[in-house]
Amino acid sequence: MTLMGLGILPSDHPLSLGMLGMHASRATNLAMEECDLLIAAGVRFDDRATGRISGFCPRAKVIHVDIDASEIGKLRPVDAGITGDARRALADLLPQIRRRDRGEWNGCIRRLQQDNPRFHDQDFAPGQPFQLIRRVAELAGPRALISTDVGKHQMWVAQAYPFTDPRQLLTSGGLGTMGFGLPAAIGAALAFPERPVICFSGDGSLQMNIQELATAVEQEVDIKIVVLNNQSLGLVRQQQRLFYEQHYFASSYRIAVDFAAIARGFGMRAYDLTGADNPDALLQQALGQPGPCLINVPIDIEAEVSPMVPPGAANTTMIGADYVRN
Ligand SMILES: Cc1ncc(C[n+]2csc(CCOP(=O)(O)OP(=O)(O)O)c2C)c(N)n1
Repeated sequence: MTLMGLGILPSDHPLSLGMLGMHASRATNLAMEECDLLIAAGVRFDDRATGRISGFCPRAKVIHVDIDASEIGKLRPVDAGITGDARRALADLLPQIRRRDRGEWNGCIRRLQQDNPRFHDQDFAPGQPFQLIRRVAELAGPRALISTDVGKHQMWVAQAYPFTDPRQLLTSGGLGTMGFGLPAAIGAALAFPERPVICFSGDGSLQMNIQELATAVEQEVDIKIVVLNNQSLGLVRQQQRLFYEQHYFASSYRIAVDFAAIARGFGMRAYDLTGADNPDALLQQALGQPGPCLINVPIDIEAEVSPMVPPGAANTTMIGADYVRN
């Protein structure tokens, strides 16, 4: 799945490979490398998904289905292009396909997944983003709608949130506009007042549209804003570490902004897990009551999104958190 497609298959479905591309798990990108037929439905071969396009799915024939004819063959030559509604196109294709045992291919994918596990135990240590994201998911339940801002927190959510439904994730994947998350969450809560809505934001992104805290309070929307606060523009800082010899510039905040105090200033309920004796109890309390609420969560500034395909490289070039180019 692309970032925008997450949820079309439940993340724990045996055939789900998760997200492909720049921050995919290794097994996913390696499986794409192996595949000999790619049916690409409703996607546009964005570089975050494909990496260097000439190295993307090099062995595959491509069937591209898209409602917009100008997308077909725009970036990746195709062997068959189908212009139309993806659901109808796939339904029409189905009777043409002979049922075949795909044990060998599924076995190959399982081996890739065993050799390259998606997560490691230490990823779920207390204070690490994955642990928090999974716990929020447990508490929010499967009906929750999720919005994100743009940055590391967005990628962590894409990697670790157990999505089960199409359109469950509202995220800015094309332009990647910081400031998207809070207004998107307000919109989701107005459209689906009976569903829990969680906005995962960063301490940078939240400041792009922080005035909308007032709208959330005025409208009494049931949204929970979880600020993964690493006191930095984390994704920028990560690129400075990996590709610019740790020349950190304008990517960290020297002032520790008190987001809970700001939210309270807007009349919003707020919690801060910093230094809490029992952060889990506080989280439960925060998520358990109706109405808008902000939860500030301290995150290690060094926690990184891993693996990462360097911009312009093929998706098989995946570097880990321990990589530094000197
Ligand atoms: C409006 C806007 N400005 C700049 C960028 C470039 N950019 C992408 S991620 C990022 C850092 C985001 O920081 P934060 O919201 O704190 O999230 P983190 O990466 O730390 O999780 C920046 C500056 C952007 N995507 N959108």
